[in-house]
Amino acid sequence: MRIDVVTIFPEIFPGPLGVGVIGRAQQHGLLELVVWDLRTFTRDRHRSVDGLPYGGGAGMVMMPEPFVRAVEAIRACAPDSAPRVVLTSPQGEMLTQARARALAAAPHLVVLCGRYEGVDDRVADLLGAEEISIGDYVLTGGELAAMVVVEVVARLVPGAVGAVASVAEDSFSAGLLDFPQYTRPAEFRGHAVPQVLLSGHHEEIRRWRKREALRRTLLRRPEMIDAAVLDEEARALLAELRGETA
Ligand code: 4FV
Repeated sequence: MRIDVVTIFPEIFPGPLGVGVIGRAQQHGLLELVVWDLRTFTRDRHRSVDGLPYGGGAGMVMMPEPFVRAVEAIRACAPDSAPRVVLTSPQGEMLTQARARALAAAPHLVVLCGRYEGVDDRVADLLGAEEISIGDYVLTGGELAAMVVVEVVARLVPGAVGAVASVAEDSFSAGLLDFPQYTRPAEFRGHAVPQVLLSGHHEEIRRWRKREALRRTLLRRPEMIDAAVLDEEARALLAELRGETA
């Protein structure tokens, strides 16, 4: 997979994307991360990327031309890949594991990073870009959001994460939060690991984990329960849990 990032701060990349799983994915040629300086695509000697907002208001807005010229240059150097273009912004659709899976299906992504008050609205229209938000809060720039997008997508590139199983068993893959995890020591500061996990009884462990994933989701993210596809066993466990919590 190839991912191009366009930003006025190319020096902060790859940063966290250069280590661990994502770093190795690049070393193993599973991921190609190409970072572009937006100012490369400006025309004036001040290499301006922003302007005053039409209609007034505080702050500056990023101009359309540098972004459009950047994506045209990227398309020109990867003619056969027709990259999907993503603009990170609080006005975007929320990034989810499901949306990450959809993005990871594309061979080539371009991620545009905004700054200041935001990006001229024509950029998304002209480039057919999809706006994606990583959360309902305001960052000072789209770069951290772009790193999150690259991280969650690159992690899904086949072979990036060693154990395929662990990707398949990802949180959210079943539409629920993950069950509690434990490792050595079995007793720590008076806190013991749940006995069932030490029992070696795989069926009981499987049921315990299913119940705890449901319990945690019911407590912390009840809206996910309504959206989750639950099998008969999960529905029975949920009724039990609701009985307990009623
Ligand atoms: C953001 C978010 C975000 C808005 C103004 C950059 C900032 C500045 N991006 N999810 N939340 N972007 O806050 O993606 O231009």
